[in-house]
Parts: sequence; C-alpha cells; structure tokens
Amino acid sequence: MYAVAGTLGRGKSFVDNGSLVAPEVQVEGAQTKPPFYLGFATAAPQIEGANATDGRGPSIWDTYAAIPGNIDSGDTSAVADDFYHRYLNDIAAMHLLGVKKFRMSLAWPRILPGGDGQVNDKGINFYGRVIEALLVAEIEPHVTLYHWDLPQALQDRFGGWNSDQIVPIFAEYAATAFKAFGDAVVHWTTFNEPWTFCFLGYGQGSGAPGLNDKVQAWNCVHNVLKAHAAAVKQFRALVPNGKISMNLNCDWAQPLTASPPDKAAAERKMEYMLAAFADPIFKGDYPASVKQRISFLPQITAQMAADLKGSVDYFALNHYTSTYVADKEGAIGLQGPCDYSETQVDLAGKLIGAEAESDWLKVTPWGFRLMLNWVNDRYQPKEIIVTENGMSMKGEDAMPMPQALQDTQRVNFYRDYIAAATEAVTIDKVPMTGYFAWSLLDNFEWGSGYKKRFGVVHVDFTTQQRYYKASAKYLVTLFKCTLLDPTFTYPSD
Ligand code: GBH
Repeated sequence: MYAVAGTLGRGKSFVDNGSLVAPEVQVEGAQTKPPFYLGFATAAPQIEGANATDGRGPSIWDTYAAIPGNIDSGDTSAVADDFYHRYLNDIAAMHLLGVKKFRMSLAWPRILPGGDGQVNDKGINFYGRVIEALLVAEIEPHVTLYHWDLPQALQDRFGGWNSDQIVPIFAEYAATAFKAFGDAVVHWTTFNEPWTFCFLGYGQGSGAPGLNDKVQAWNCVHNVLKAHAAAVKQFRALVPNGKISMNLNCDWAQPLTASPPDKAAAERKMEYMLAAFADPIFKGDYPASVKQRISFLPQITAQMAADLKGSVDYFALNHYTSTYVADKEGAIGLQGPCDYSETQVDLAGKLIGAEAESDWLKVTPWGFRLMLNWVNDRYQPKEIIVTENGMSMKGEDAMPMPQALQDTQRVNFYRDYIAAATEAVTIDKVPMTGYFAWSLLDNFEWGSGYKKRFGVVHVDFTTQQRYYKASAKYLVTLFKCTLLDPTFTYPSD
C-alpha cells in the first residue's frame, strides 16, 4: 500500500512521466474523443465492506442481506471490495489511468451509526482520508449522500422512508456531511435512484427493507422529495459554491407499435419512472398521468413546490437499457395502476437488444440518445451529467481469467452507448457534460451478489486482487486520459 497519500501523483515510486503512451486496444469504430468527460462510479455499500469496523452501525441492506434467499448465493456486503482498507490502491490505480472524476457515496451508518444524534468521528475521518487522497491524485470526487444504506435504527423507529419523520433527520445528516466535506467537494447528489429504493425496496420487496406495500412506496417518493429539498436548503447555506442534484434512473420506453395508444403508454411509463421525481423538482407537481391513477398519492403543497424549485443544479441521469411498452387497460405495475405493460421482445418475438448477465439489461444504445433528448426536451436543464451507465457481461463470472479480462461485449457496449451520447450532444445539442461508467470495480450487485460483474476492473473476491479488463483500457484510451502507466499493472499492496 502507498504509505503517504500526499505523494500520490508526485511520488517517484510509480509515476514515470517519460512514458505516457496509450496501449493498443483492439476496437472497431470511432476513436474520437467524446465531447464530455469520463469518470467512474461506485457506491459505499457495494465496495467498502468493513460493515462493523470503526463504529459503523447496521444498515437496512445488512439486515436484508442476512435473510436467507434474499441475495443470490447467500452473499453479503461484509467484505465486498474491501475498499475501506484498499482505497489508496484503487485511487492510485485511477491516477495511473489518468482518470479525473470519481463518483462515490457516503455511508450514512458510518457517519451517524444510529441515523441521528452522535456523530462517529471515525466515519468522518475515513471519508476525509478518501477525499484527500482523491484530491492529491488530481481526481475530483462527486459525492452521493444516500445510495440505499439507511441506518437500520431509522427503519425500526418509524419505518424509514415511509414516514416524514425522516425529513429533518436526513437534513441533519446532510448538513453534517456538508460541514465536513463541503470545502473539498463541489459536486453532490442527495439520493441515488429513489425510483429503485422506493419501488423495489418498499413496494415490491426485492431490495431493502423488503416491504411489499405500494402506499409505502409512494410515501417514500414523497418523503424523498421533501428530504431532498430540506437537504438542499442546508447545502445553499453551507456550500454556496457547490452543485447539487438527485440521481434519477430511467429506462427508455419504446412504444411496442406505432399506434397512438402504445405511444401514449410509453410516454406514461417515462412519467412514472422519471417524471414522478423530475416534474416535482422542475415543474412543482407530479405528472398528471400519475395523479390520475394513484388515488393515495400524497399532495405537493405550494410550500413544498417552492422548496423544490431550483433544488438541482444539473440533471443527474443513470441510464442502462430500454423496454417496449404497450397500452394495457387496467394494468397494475410496480407503482400501482399504470395502464401499460412492458416487455423486452417485439411482436415478432425478437429481443429489444443483446442480452447482458442481468435479466433487466438489454443492449440498446439507440435508446440512450432518445432518453437524453427526452430529458432535454421536457426539462431544458442547464447541464446533464450521466452518473451511471455500464453493463454486466453475459457469462463473465464463469469465464476463465484471460477471457474475462478480454471483455469485448462490454467494450462494444461502451463504444456504442458513448457514440449514441456523442450524437445527442453534437447533433441534438443536448447539454451533457459528463459520463460516469458503472463501475470501477466488480462489486456487491445487491440481490445478485458478486456473480453479476459490472466493473472495468476485475476483482478476485478470494484474494482481493484486481486486474484491468480491456474495457478499462478502452475507456481511458477513448477519452485520451493521460496515462501514467501504459502497462496497466494494478498497484499492489
Ligand atoms: C444501478 O441501478 C444502481 O445505482 C447501482 O447501485 C447498481 O449496481 C447498478 O445500477 C447495476 O445494477 O430486477 O427486474 O426488478 C440501475 C437501475 C433499477 C436496474 C432496478 C435493475 C431491477 C429490475 N436498476 N432494476 S428487476
């Protein structure tokens, strides 16, 4: 392990400024530098491990993962990538690759083990060290406050995101983080993918806290919006020069046929998945399609609308895939009565795109361009940053090492999605400025455990050794990062 973070980038031990040569990467197609920057995205509960170390409290994902049957192969996040102990090596590796942006999340249960009250100095200290190492390595941290790891105590006390008691408590946690790291970090987000944690966690039970209640899911949406506004109020006072947003995920909804009802259904699906969050923020109310169908939807008051106005400085979009959507009267979906059905096959029985390892993910780069345009047309944001995009390569976990490292399907995925986004920027004039690949490392992929690999760096979970995949080389070459180590040997302990 590099002993002194302060020498990263300036130390003599591993930086050879005389050999900034890009490696050969065998890829067909465009090699022009994209018109947006590259970063790598991660999340605390998927990489850190050390769940009981230095005073971290339990999270709802610890509890959920401990229940047999919830996670494939009975995996848990207890060790994950051991980033808690190996962060310097992983940061050094990014530095060698010439990577300039890194998206990470803070674990709320590390900073406030019980959710509120007593701050855990060791948690603050850990993130202080990570952020300092990133800055010394000339990598800008983009920090997410909440990537699904609610302190268990808050779920137990009042039902977590189902209750508006969470609002001031989240704002207190946010203020703690802003005070600690606000002068070092410019780019922040409050929440990662509230659609996912509200509807899968509270509405369907396929994520923590494992509840199956649509009313709670929509309460979660509402309380997340309120908590976001309350946190941003703190942010404006404490980090006046920072930029903040909320990471929203959306699949592109392609009408199954060209019929007007199917087109309207596809639009409704986008409204349910994305506009349910973005409309309140940008327009002050839930979309009409949602309000008409969800009888128990909480109301956005004039005060809440005013608090949400101007509460994001850039649009943070997570995007992976597309589905076909058809009109279907009386349909009940994840979010309640939604009057549409979704499928990944067309009328001829053909898949919408090539399969990945994750069932939900089909390779549809054309949908990315349409998705970016939909966001731009509806909200006209000043700036869009794509905060996640990536794939689990089909069959990767079962492949022998050399084959797994030659991850051609992932390289082609990145090539084609980045080309689609480039067209959105250069031809359609979408103001997308940044692109974060999900993910730096193979990691704890929630209910799928460790077997669905999204990293551009392979992690051997037995030894914790890391190995670059071809996709890491491809991305840094495409973006013409200034390579400090053209041989790409991972920094060792
Ligand atoms: C992101 O979610 C997450 O932010 C990240 O933590 C995660 O590791 C990464 O993507 C890769 O999955 O199983 O049919 O119910 C992406 C959006 C939304 C995709 C929920 C999977 C589950 C579909 N996710 N979806 S299903």
